[in-house]
Order: sequence, then structure tokens, then C-alpha cells
Amino acid sequence: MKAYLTLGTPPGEGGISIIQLSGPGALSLIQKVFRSRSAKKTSLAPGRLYLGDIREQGQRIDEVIVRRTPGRKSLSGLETIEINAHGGLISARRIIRCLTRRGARQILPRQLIELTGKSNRPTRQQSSGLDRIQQEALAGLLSASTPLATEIFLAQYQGALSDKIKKLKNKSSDAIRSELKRLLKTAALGLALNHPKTILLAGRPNTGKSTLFNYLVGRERVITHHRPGTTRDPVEETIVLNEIPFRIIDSAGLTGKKIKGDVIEKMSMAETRRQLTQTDLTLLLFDGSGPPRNQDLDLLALLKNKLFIPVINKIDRPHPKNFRREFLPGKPIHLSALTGQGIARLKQRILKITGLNLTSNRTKPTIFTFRQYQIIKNIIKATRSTGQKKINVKKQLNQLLNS
Ligand SMILES: Nc1nc2c(ncn2[C@@H]2O[C@H](COP(=O)(O)OP(=O)(O)O)[C@@H](O)[C@H]2O)c(=O)[nH]1
Ligand SMILES: [Mg+2]
Repeated sequence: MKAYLTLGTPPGEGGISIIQLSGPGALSLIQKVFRSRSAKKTSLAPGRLYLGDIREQGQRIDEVIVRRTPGRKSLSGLETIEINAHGGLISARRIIRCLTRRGARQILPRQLIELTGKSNRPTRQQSSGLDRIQQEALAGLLSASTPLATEIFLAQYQGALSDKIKKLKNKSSDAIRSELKRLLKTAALGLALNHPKTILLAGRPNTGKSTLFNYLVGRERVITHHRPGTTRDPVEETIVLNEIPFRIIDSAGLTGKKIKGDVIEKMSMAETRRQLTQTDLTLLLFDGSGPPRNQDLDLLALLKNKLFIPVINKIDRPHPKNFRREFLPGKPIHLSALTGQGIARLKQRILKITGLNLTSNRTKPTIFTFRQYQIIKNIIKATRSTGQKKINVKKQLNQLLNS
């Protein structure tokens, strides 16, 4: 019998990890590995919390709290077992491994939602009439990576945006237009929470990209090396600034067109060039302990017309005066990736340049998917000349809500 497994909490350090087992095989699977402290038998009455251990071959894997929700009551419409384990990746990973070894298939929270949409039985989603926006909010909620994201998606799940759209239906097209224009401003934050912006660390080898990456990510994740060109593979992690997640990418040594003969190096370069076209923001690193080189200039040229922040690194070392005035456009951030000096300023600049240095009302209607954004943009466009296409507008408003 099938059982699906999803990790409901973001990977990483946290108070608890929530692992969800869903599907017809979920109950029998948990009964095989869970030993309750209180109940003699592992019957698991719905809704009750059971403290106990996950065990495998007589060995305790972790102490957990388990709760069972039958299909008719669960959000997904599937029999669901929620396992609350200790926070941290190790504990969650061991439990996941134990369950997948016994046949559970690990899927992403989003895939669970898709599965729910496809299931033929009436689910609570359908019977309680969740509209399309609320379903999208539920998906966002399951993959939310910060408390801010959770609160904003929760508000939309409870109907903040849907109610706003429903009320608009009876208004004049002028009113619809002006309210939607105001609503559109919420998209910057909503979309950034749902689809984190990407930040690429670029710079010639040895400028300290991996060191800065490690500092921002908060642990020794990438091997740094004093020999230029050590980092080959781009590495990606999520960091959180002002409760907003960003994907940060440590590029392979980007060396301009100078390096010859090293095939791997060239491949990494091509990859980084490709990444440059796909990233939202680039941090271009310079080694402030020495004069700028031609490679630095090549990179600057490559970044023309792109959103980027010049970063002069290694300010803890003696560095030539007027480093910046020689060639840099704009205002660089001076910092030391080794000591952390100046990094707070970098974080502020990242938020400012991406338009995300905002405080937000966590319960107000917020646009948070590209689908919503596109439809609302279309309506604003359609209402440009007053009085026209009113029927069309209503249809589009309905389209926002209907699945
Ligand atoms: N003094 C000093 N050394 C740094 C700083 N950032 C990086 N380094 C050193 O510079 C060398 C290259 O760093 P790395 O992060 O591997 O550079 P990458 O090639 O751009 O990824 C390493 O020896 C780092 O320890 C800094 O802010 N100050
Ligand atoms: Mg590196």
C-alpha cells in the first residue's frame, strides 16, 4: 500500500522537524516503526498525540510525537500521520531513511498538493470550497521557509486575497483598476517569499567568494582554498535576510577570458556566464588587498546592464588607497568575509537594491504567485480606457479564483 513522505518544515536547524506520512499505507507503516510510551498497542486513535520512539531493528532512532488524522479530516484527503521529531537535519534524515527503506516514497510538499488535486474522492479542499488562490496559499504554506512567509501565506489561505477579489467584482472598472494597482505593490514581497530571488557570488578566483558564501550561510559549507580556481561546482543555499529567503549561489571561478588550457576551468566559466543571465542580483567581489587586475575589468564589462553590487573584500588586510575610484561604478561595499566586518551593510544593500527593505502588514491581501500577478496585470491593462470591457474584467477576476 502506498505511503508518501514529505518533510513539512524547512531543512536546517529548528525547534522541531515535521515529517508527514500520507496515503493508504501510512498507518500500517508507522505501526511497524513506532513504539508508543503510553498505549500498549499502537492503535493510534485519530487526533490524539502519542509520545514514543521511532525504532529500527531494536535500535532507537529518535523520540517523537505522532498524530494521526484520518483522510476525511485531513487537508489532503489522505490518511495522514504527522511525526514531530527533534529539530536539525540529522534526526529528520534518519527517520526519513528509516521510512523510505520500508517503502515510503519521499515527495515535495508541492507534489503532495498536486496529488491531492488529482485524487478522485471528495477532499476537504473541495468540499470546504478552497478557491484557487487558497490552494496556492496552501502550497506556499507547506514550503514556507520563514515565519513571515508562513504568516502571509496563512492569511491568504484564510482568504485575505480571495475576499478582496470577490469584493472587487461588484465595483466599477475604475475602482477595480485603482485597487488592483495598489494590490500589485504587494507582489514584490509575496513573490520573493514564494520564489526566492537568486544572488550570485562572482569574481575572479581567490577574491573570497566561497569565504563570503560560508559566512552568509553560517557554516563551513564550501571548501575555501588559497590556490586560485579551487571551487569548481556552483553551490546553492538559502539565506534569510529580514525574514525573506534568498537563494545564494557560489559560482565557480569566473576568470574572464584569460585562462587557457584548463578545460574544467573553461567549463565552469561558461556555466557562470550562463548563471549570470539567470540571476536576480550579482555580488561582484574584488580582492581589496591588491590592485585591480584586467580580469576584474572583464567581469565588470560582463555585468554591464545587470543588477549588481561591487564588493571590495579583505579590508582586514592592508589595501591600496583609492581602490574604488580607479574603475568602479557606483558605491561598493567594503567588507571582510573573514572577520564579518561590513557584512551587515552588505545585507542592507541587498534588501534595498531588490526593493525588499520593507515592513509589511502580515495579514493583508498579498499577491504571491506569477499566475496571480499576470492576471492582475492583464486586468489593469484591460481597464486602461474607462468603461470598456467590463464583462471581460469580471471573467478575469473569476479566473483568479477558479481552479
Ligand atoms: N584576510 C582575508 N582573507 C580572505 C578574506 N576572504 C577570503 N580570504 C582568503 O582568500 C583565499 C581565497 O578565498 P576563497 O573564498 O576560496 O576565494 P574564491 O576563489 O573566490 O572562492 C582564502 O585563503 C581565504 O581565506 C578576507 O576577508 N580577509
Ligand atoms: Mg571558491
